[in-house]
Amino acid sequence: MRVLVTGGAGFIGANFVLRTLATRPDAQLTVLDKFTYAANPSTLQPVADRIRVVRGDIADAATVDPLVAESDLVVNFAAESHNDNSLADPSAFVQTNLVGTYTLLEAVRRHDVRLHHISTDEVYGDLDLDDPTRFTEETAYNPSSPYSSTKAGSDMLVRAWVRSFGIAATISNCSNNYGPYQHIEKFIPRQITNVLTGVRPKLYGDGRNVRDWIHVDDHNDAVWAVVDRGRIGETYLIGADGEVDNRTVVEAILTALGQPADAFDFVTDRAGHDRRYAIDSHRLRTELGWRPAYTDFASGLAATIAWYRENRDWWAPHKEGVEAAYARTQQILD
Ligand code: NAD
Ligand code: TDX
Repeated sequence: MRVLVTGGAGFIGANFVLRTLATRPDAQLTVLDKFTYAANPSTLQPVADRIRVVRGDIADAATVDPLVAESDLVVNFAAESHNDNSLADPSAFVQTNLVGTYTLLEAVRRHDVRLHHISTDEVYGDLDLDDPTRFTEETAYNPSSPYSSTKAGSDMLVRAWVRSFGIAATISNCSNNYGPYQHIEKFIPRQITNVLTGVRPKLYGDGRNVRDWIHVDDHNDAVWAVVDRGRIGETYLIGADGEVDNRTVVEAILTALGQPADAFDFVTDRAGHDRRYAIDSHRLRTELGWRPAYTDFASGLAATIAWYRENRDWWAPHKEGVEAAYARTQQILD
C-alpha cells in the first residue's frame, strides 16, 4: 500500500510513520511536509532510507497532485496546530487548515484516492467541569479559537466532498495527545523541559482546565483501525478516558522530577480558553474493536518524562526561543 503522510514530520505524523514502519511492512511511505517551525527534521533521520520525504505545502496543488495520483491512501496530519499561535496570528491557520485541506480534497477527487483526515475534539467547543456528558459523533460543532474553527471548517469541507462528489474519506477527531517528539510549545513537553532547565512550570488561569489525554501510539493505532475497517463518510471520535486537570499534570511532572509539587507559577489565562474536553469513543470501540494500550496516564507520563530527559539534543536548541516567545505574551500572576 502506497501511503502519503502529510504533516509526517510533526509530532503525531512522525510517530505515525515510525509506528507504521514497525508494524506494517506492506506500507510504502511518502511524507509531504512543509517543515514549518513545528517539524523537527531529526525525528525521521533514523528512518530516512526507508521512506521518501518531500518538502512541500499541502496548499500547493502542483506539488500535491502528482503525489496523490501515485498513492493508495492519503492520511492528512498537516496543520497549524497550536492554539496560542492562532491567537497571535491566525493567517497560517486559515491557509493550511482550510486551503490546504481543500487542495488535498480536490486532488483525491481527481484521482479517486482514499483520504483519512485527522482532526481534533476541539471542534466541539468545551464542556463545563461538572457536565455529565462527553463529546460524541453527534455533538454539534462549536469551536472557540482560530485554530479549532479552521479545523472545524476543514472537517466540513471533507464531509461536503464526500456527499457532493462521492470521495472515499473518513475523519477522526482525537483528544489531547502526549508522548515522544511533541513540540515543546505544547503543555506537557513545555513543563517537563521547564523543570529540566530550572524554569518553573507555567499554568494558565486557575489551572483547573481539563484535557482528555491519550498516548500518541494509541491515537495512531486508532487511525489505522479507521483506515482498515471504518465506514466511508463516517467520523470516529478517538479518546482513552484520560481526563486530568492541568494542575494535577504539572504537580505529577514536578514530583516525578524531584521538585516540590507547588513549584509552579500561575500566568495570564489564554483568551477564550476552553474549560474541558471529554471524548466518548464508544463507536470506535464497538464498531472497530479498538482499545487503548495506555490506560494508565501516570505510567505513560513517566515514560514521556524519561524520553525528554534522555533526548535533550532533540529539544534543547529550541527551548530558549520558545520561552522567549511565551515571555512576550504571558505575565506571572501574584
Ligand atoms: P504539529 O504541529 O506537531 O505538526 C504539524 C506538521 O504539519 C508539521 O510537521 C508541519 O511542518 C506540517 N505542516 C504545517 N503546515 C503545512 C503545510 N501547509 N503543508 C505541509 N505540511 C505542513 O501537529 P500535531 O500535534 O502532530 O498534529 C497533527 C494533526 O493532528 C493536526 O491536524 C492536529 O490538528 C491534529 N490533532 C492534534 C492533537 C494533539 O494533541 N497534538 C490532538 C488531536 C488532533
Ligand atoms: O504553558 C502552558 N500552560 C498551560 O496551562 C500551555 C502551553 C498550556 N496550558 C494549558 C492550556 C490547555 O488547557 O494546558 C492545556 C493544554 O494546552 P496545549 O498543549 O496548548 O493544548 P490544547 O490547547 O488543549 O490543544 C491540543 O489538543 C488538541 C493540541 O495543541 C491541538 O493541536 C489539539 O487539537
